[in-house]
Amino acid sequence: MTDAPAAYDTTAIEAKWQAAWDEAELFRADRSEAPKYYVLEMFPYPSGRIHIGHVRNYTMGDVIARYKSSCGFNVLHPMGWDAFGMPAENAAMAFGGHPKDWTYDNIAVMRGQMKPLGLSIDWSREFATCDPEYYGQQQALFLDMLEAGLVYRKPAIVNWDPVDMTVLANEQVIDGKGWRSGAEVERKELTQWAFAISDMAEDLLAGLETLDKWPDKVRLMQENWIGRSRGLQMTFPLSAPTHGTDGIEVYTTRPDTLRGASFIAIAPEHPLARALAADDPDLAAFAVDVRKGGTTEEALEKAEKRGFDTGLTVDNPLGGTLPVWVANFVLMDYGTGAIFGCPAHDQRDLDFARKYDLPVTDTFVAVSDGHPVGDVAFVPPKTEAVRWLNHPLDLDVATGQHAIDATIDWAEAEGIGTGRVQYRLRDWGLSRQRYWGCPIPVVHCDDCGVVPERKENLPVRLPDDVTFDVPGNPLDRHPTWRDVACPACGKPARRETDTMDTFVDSSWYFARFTAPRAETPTDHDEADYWMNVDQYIGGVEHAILHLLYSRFFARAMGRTGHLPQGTEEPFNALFTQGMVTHAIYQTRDAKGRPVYHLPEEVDLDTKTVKATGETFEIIPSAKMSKSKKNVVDPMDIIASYGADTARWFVLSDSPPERDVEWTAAGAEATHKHLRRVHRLATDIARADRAPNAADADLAKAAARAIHEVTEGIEGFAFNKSVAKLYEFTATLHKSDAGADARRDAMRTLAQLMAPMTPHLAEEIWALMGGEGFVARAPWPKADPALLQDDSVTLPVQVNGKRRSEITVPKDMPKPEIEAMVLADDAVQRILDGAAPKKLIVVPGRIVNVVA
Ligand code: ANZ
Ligand code: ZN
Repeated sequence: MTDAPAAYDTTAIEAKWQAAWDEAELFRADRSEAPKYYVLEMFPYPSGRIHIGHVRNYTMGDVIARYKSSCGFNVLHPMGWDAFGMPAENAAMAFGGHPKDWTYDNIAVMRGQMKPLGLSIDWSREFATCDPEYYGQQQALFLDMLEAGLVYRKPAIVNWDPVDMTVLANEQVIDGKGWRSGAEVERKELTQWAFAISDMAEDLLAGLETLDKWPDKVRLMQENWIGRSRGLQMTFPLSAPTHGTDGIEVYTTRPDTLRGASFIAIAPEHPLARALAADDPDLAAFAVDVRKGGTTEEALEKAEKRGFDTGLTVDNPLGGTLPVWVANFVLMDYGTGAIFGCPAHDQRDLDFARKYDLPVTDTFVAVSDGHPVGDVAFVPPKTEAVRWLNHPLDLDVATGQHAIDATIDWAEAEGIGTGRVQYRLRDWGLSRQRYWGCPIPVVHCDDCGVVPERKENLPVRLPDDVTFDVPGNPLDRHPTWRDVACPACGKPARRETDTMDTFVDSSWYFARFTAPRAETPTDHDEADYWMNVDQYIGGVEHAILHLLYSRFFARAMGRTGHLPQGTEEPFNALFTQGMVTHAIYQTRDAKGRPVYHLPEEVDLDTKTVKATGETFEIIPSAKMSKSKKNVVDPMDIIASYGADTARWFVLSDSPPERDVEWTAAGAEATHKHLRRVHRLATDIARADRAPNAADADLAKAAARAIHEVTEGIEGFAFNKSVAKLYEFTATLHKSDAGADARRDAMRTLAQLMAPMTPHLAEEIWALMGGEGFVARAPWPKADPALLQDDSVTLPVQVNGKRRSEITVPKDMPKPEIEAMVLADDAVQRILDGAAPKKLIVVPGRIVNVVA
């Protein structure tokens, strides 16, 4: 035998413990008598490789899962794949191959990369949303929602790419052009499926109040997205009724500005606009023309304001008449599709008025220095007091909100209109004209119309034999897949070829994880036991749509009997983690354009590019991006340092909600630390030293560590836990305590490290003779007696002003306290070399210095 300590061989250690956990089925979740805890991280899209952001996200979830499990909870911590979507189809178009192969190959690669991280995942529950077993249940859910009136068909205006012959999502429209084809996007009306989410707007808003373990910013984003506003709905009678129309109904959230109205504008799709266009080729041409360009709010915001004067006028209930225009910036599916324009207090209206020379009338001005509107509309916050120049109630100084409420009451009393609550939230159009998604399980029959597929025929499977050599939806041009017998009458009919928005797939996967192999979307008993998700963790980029859709689905699944009561808010707590960033190393080419270099291509000591010797510039803390070459591959890190180093690093340094900067030096230092811990454990395992006075101090330090590490984990301040663990390791290292005391402390250290560096923790636990897995050992408890603080903090005043403070043991003798005070930086600075005139120590209270 040699005396050399066993090396910290991460490859061997990590593989050994992963195999042991698997063998013992340690992370398998089955219902039990124990209280449950469901931890979920947003499941990944199988893009091809895991990145360091995944490592951070899943490590955080794993810390919680392992910690809760040690605390005695029956933990569910599943993983799956958000596997449908455009990139698979784009890959097929660009490189040939099949979206299915691309997807499942990527999943295999990423699963293979995730396993070495040692996450405590119940892999027996894994599924991909493109598995027919999953999407078939999604189809069943869809049919139940159809029956419950939660999903319906409606004409919708969509972004149509005339080259790719496909509908584009709003985010696929870039500057009014198709993101792939670059073609000018058109607005086209199609019959589309939509979820009736807006019916639940009130409830979705009210539910936010209960989510006290969600970040405030996420709740606010949801609130703004739902966008509740109370406004006035009123009708302006046409001066001369025409085309069967007597008046134009408008919806306004600023009825208080009615005296500043200078025109009426209606959407090109408004029934009156359509009726007029039928006799007016110019108007018809205008309507076609403005339909080019996207339907996004942003696109409309940016698009030049354009209008067509119909020549009609309406009577203003406050006197006079207003001209009626058709305008491109008025949306048909919002409010009533018609507005009154008030240029002084709305920028769009102002741009429009200036362009077409319409009057601009101020209704209010700023209380101080109020001056008329020029080219910028005056739109103060509704809570700000303003001076009214023109208000039906002759207000003087009042806030916008007060004026709005008063105007609505007045308008109702006068019979001019009715107060109406309106939500910005619109129904969720889910039809996508693509292949790689969940088929919508309905059939179109000439006789029966839209007929739901029978449940026993589910899943409606995607056909494998499709090609991607031409744009458009391959399901549309498949020779046979569309042809089916009508489920109602049996006559030849056609399958729906649209598939579902992939947001649908991720809106209920959390529920499916509770019974992933059930023959129905969920299993009642399993859902009853496991729901809700106790802790959900993911990126803030999903703060709006994904979470809102999931909250809608939880409600819809409750109504259709797929989730028990009390799951309307499916995520009890939400945590949104920051990114992992990395410096960019940049030089410039002869033309001054930036050239980027990979971390391994540069020498950080000399600040030069290895190959060329050029000096580079460092742009710190940038979002990792392949094009900027500031990426690190988790697999490389695991290969050189092991998973525990990667895990520890992403938890250290920054609070979890903030970004953390990856540096090679930091990774190296982390690894060194873990190696030292391993070595310390090996030393302690063989050391033999009698119990002594230092034992008690070490026990105290351990109790403090338990207390603070636990607090850090509970409070999602993993960085604080990590810092405390560094400190405790140093204390243990220096301690002169006896062998047993040091072993106890080392065991505690292993337990506290286990959620973060589980492999090393198991190794040390075994070295210390711990029983079974550290992962199964109950979380250590700090003896409250040992936590008693026996130090005090004394404020130090100099000439009556508080200048500093010192922390000393409660029983420190006065002379020692005096010496400490005199050594204090702040005190020294003031005394500036002189001795104090007086120094008064009031034990346990305060120190007064007279200079
Ligand atoms: C008059 C007015 C005066 C307005 C003013 C604003 C400022 P929010 O608050 O987001 O719900 N609007 C209503 N329907 C519209 C549609 N279909 N297309 C485009 N714009 C529409 O927005 C409500 C305001 O947006 C309404 O209040 C209306 O313009 C406009 F100083 O009416 B307002
Ligand atoms: Zn039929």
